[in-house]
Amino acid sequence: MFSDQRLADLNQPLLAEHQLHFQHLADSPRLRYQDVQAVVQKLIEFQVAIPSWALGTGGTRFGRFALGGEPRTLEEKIGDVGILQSLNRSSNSISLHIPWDIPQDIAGLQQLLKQQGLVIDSVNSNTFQDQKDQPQSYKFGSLSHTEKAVREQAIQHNIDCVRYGEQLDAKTLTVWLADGSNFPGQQHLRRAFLRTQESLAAIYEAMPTDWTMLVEYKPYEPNFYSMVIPDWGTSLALCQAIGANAQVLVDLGHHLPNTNIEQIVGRLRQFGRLGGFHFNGSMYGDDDLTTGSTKPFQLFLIFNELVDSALDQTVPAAAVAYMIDASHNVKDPLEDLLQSVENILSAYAKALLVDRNALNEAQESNDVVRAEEILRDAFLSDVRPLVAEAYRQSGGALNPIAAYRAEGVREQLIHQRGKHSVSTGL
Ligand code: PSV
Ligand code: MN
Repeated sequence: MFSDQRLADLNQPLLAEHQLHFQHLADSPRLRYQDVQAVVQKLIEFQVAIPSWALGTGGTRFGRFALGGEPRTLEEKIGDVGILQSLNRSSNSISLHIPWDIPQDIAGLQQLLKQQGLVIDSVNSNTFQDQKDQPQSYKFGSLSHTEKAVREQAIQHNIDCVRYGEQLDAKTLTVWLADGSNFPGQQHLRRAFLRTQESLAAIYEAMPTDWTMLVEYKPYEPNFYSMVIPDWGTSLALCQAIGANAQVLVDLGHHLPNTNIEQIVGRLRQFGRLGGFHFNGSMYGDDDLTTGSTKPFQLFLIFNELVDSALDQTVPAAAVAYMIDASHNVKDPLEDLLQSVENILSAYAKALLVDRNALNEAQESNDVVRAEEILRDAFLSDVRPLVAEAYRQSGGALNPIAAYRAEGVREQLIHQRGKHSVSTGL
C-alpha cells in the first residue's frame, strides 16, 4: 500500500498541470449545467469491485504467459486489491470465487480487510468445473442437471458460498451457469429451464433475507448449441419467478455482436431488476479485454442509461453492484484493472455531463441530429481532469498507473512472491 506521504510526493510534480486542466474544464461550457464539485463528488462515491480471479495472468487454451508475483492466497489477493484501492480509491471491494477463495482464518481476513479499507462484495459460485473428490460431475450441467443428486450437490455448493460470504459480511451471491447443450436434441430445453428455476429457488430460500442473488446470462461457451440462461430475458424470467432479491447481472462480454446493451440496461432498470454488472471489453466474445478499450462509446451509452434512470422518479431505486470480470493475458493484471476502473469512471463522468433537459427536449420534438449532438458533446469531452481530481480529493494518485510504475510494484511483488507464483482462477 502507498502511504499518504508517498502519494503526495508522487502527485507533487503533476499538480500544477492538473490544476490548469481541471480549471479549464470547470470553466468550460461543458460544465455549465453542473456544479463541478457535485460531479467530482459522484465520481468519488463510485466504487467498482475487483474480482479475486483477475489478479493473476489469464490465458487461453493455447497457453499462458505469466508475469510473476501473482497472489497465492486470499490474503495476498486482498493485498493486491489494497494496492489498487490506495492508488485510485475507487476499488474498495473484492468479489470472491468459491472454491478458489475459501476463507480460512476469518478473524485474520476481517482484520486485513479493515486495514486495507476493503469489503467483500459478492461471492461467486463455481459449478462449471469439477473439483477433486467431488462425488457428482457437472459434465452435463449443474442446477439444470437431469439427475437430482447432481442438482442437490450444486445447490449445496451455492448455499456453502452464501455461508462463506456471511462470515465476511458479503451480501450478494452471483450465479453463473455453464449449463446447456452442445448438440440439437441433447437437452430438453424447457425441462432444463424448469429444473434450473427450481434449483435457484432452493438456493434463494436458504439465503438470508438481506442478501441479493445475481443471475448472470451468457449466450454461448462452454456450451455451443444452447445455454440454459443465454440472455437477459431468461435471467429476468427466472428472477421474477424466484423473488424480489433476485436480480439480473449484465456481463458486458456476454452478448452477441452488435447487441444494444444500453437498451437492455434501460429495460432492466425500468423493471427494477438490474442487480449488477461485470465490466470487461469484448471484441469477439467473452474475451475479457480491458473495459472500455474497444467500445468506449458503448460504455458511455450504458452509463447514460444509468444516470438517466437514476433521475427518473418512475424508475424503482436500485442498488446496482459494479464489478469487473476480466482476465489479462498480456498485461500486468493490476495495471489493466487500474485502466478498467479509469475507463469506467470516465464513462460515468461523461454521462454526468449530458445536458439532460436539452436531450429530453430534442427527443420529445424528434430532433434527431440535436439529440445525437448532445450525447456526442458529452462523449467527446476530455473528462480526465475530473477523474484525476476525484482520485486526488479522495487521497489517491493523480496518475495511478504512473505511480504504480514509479514505485516498482510489480518488481516488488515478484521479489516477495517469486517469478512463478500462480494465482487461482481461470
Ligand atoms: C463466465 O464467463 C463468467 O463471466 C462468470 O461471471 C464467471 O463466474 C466468471 O466468468 C469466471 O471467470
Ligand atoms: Mn461474468
